Amino acid sequence: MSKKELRIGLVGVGFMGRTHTNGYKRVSDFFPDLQNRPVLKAVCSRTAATVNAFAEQWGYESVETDWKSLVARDDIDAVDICTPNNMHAEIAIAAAEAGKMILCEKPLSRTLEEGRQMVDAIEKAGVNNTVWYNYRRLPAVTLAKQIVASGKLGRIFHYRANFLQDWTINANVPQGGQGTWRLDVDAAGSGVTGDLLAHCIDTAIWLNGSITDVSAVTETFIKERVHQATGEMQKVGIDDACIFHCHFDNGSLGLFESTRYARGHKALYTFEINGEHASVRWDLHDLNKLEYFDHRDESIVRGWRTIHVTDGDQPYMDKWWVPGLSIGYEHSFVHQVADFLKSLETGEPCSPTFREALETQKVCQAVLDSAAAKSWKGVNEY
Ligand code: SOE
Repeated sequence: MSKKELRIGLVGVGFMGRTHTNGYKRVSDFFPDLQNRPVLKAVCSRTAATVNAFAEQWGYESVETDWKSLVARDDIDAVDICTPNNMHAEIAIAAAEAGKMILCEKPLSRTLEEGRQMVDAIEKAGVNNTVWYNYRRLPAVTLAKQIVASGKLGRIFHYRANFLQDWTINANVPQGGQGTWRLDVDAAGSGVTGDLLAHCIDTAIWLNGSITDVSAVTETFIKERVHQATGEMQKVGIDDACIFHCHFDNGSLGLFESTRYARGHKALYTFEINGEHASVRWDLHDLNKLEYFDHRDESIVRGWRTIHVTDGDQPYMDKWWVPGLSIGYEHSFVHQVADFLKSLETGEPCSPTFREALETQKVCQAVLDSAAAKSWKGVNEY
């Protein structure tokens, strides 16, 4: 069966440009029944040498150094935004107006206002869209969704999550520039709240429903850093660490923490959900496993059990190897490409859509405002 080509235009060649391109290259090999096949049509980055090297290494047919030229091309069907957050809105709005499908890295936007403008443009254009909250698409996290949705846990009382890293603890890490734009509030919009807690919030909303109000505290431990654009010391505008608690619409309580000053943790993302009958927990460091505890088990076998999510009847795993053999972080992006391509066949949205990701943006804004005001903030105020 001949497949329809989906001609991809990638903007941005950093860490996420690589994870997304790997997804485009692998998907048709492992999801052969899909009717659309991604084609690496064009890649864009500001510097000719950089983008040519990336295109050569990864197999893009052509290059652009101006994203506006890429968006205007009639041989591009889908624009994939892998730039710093301050460029998401202008590229997405232009791409939507050009009738392109759009895949956008998280978080949706630098600010809530920009996010609203993006959603308006996308919904006016009626183009397919998704935001790369990739952790949803690890098999163990998708299985957690299936378990919670089945009602096995019973009434939910608690949701807790953390995302701990340590890479900004060194005062010599600059703000701005390639790889450290996440420390520049003008490029990123916020620090760990929009970068890491956004993942935790998206997963939490997906698994446990909407968040109604938040109370937060943030801290910026290193107050000044050299800005790469000027070489001068500049006040730091991002949150280095954030802790918040919240109410969910279903009556449960939430507790979230993130920092990039946690020695001993490179990327510790965990969540745990406690229900009246059972609990489930997951840890990115052991991403193929889900821990489950069910109080209803007979006492002789009652305890935390480890589900090694590799069986063919568990999410996505029939596409890979044989039971017992694990997959990795990069497969979450292959799965999101597969689900996006499937959505083109079914007409169903590929979650999270821009509209759904706007909810996460609202919670992030409420968290930042709560910390600044030292008071509770209702998410519905946004
Ligand atoms: C931050 O360092 C980061 O790269 C995030 O931006 C990603 O979203 C996360 O998945 C890993 O850490």
